[in-house]
Amino acid sequence: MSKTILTRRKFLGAGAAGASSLVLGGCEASIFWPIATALSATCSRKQMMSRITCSASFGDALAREYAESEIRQGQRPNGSTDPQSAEYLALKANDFADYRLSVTGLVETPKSYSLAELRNMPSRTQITRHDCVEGWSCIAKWTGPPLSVVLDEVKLKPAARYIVFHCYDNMGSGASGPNFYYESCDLVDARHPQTILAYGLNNEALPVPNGAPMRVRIERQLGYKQPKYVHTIEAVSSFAEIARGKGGYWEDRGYEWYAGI
Ligand SMILES: Nc1nc2c(c(=O)[nH]1)N[C@H]1C(S)=C(S)[C@@H](COP(=O)(O)O)O[C@H]1N2
Ligand SMILES: [Mo]
Repeated sequence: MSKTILTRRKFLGAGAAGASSLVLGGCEASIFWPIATALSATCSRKQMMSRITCSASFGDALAREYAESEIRQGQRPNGSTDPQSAEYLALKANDFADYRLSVTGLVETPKSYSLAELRNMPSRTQITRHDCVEGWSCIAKWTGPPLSVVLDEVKLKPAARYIVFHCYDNMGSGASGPNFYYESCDLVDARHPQTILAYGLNNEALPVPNGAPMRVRIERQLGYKQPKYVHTIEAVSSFAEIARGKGGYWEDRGYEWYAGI
């Protein structure tokens, strides 16, 4: 059993405990119920208690995929829908022709990719359900290269344990400066076949409200773990030094890091 699986197990345990205690305490239940519901749909309560049977079955399991006929409406834009950073506005004005995705951190060969290069990579198309913690879901079709293809090109260094996604949108500036949206996942999710760098949504170029020109889909995770407007992918051994250290913009504000469905 690899180290990453054990790490994931630890975080899943924390997630399950967090979600159920919040619901039992009646605190913010309406915000967190989808996590508890999702977990109990996947694992029986007994499995949630033991935590081992359930998380062990997660390894390569695919998130459910749907039929075209189940796409009922466009993907509902949520969170940032029109980033205003100068850099983003300049890219958008030129239809993202100058966009580069940088891949940095604990990698042997740091690289950057244009949108055309991403579009020329082997891609995957998947119709999946996006679940937001606010209590709504949307079924949509996403297209893009698997993150694993890029990770194989840049070659992770042995110390890499997490992948961090840095985004263009500033969620609001505080005393310590701007707070850009960011997210992270472990290497199991990073290499999962349904984790893709999505440049396509429902057969069109990904539109600005949903994260143009590229957003990441990590299909076994809740909505806030699906970063939009991604400009940099960074391999790290720890995210303690990034922003407030919890691995994501919403995690820094109390959400669970492991938001598995
Ligand atoms: N960069 C960035 N990514 C983000 C967000 C955001 O505000 N900024 N919101 C998250 C949340 S809470 C959700 S539900 C989804 C919404 O994706 P959509 O707009 O394509 O529906 O994006 C996630 N990724
Ligand atoms: Mo969300």
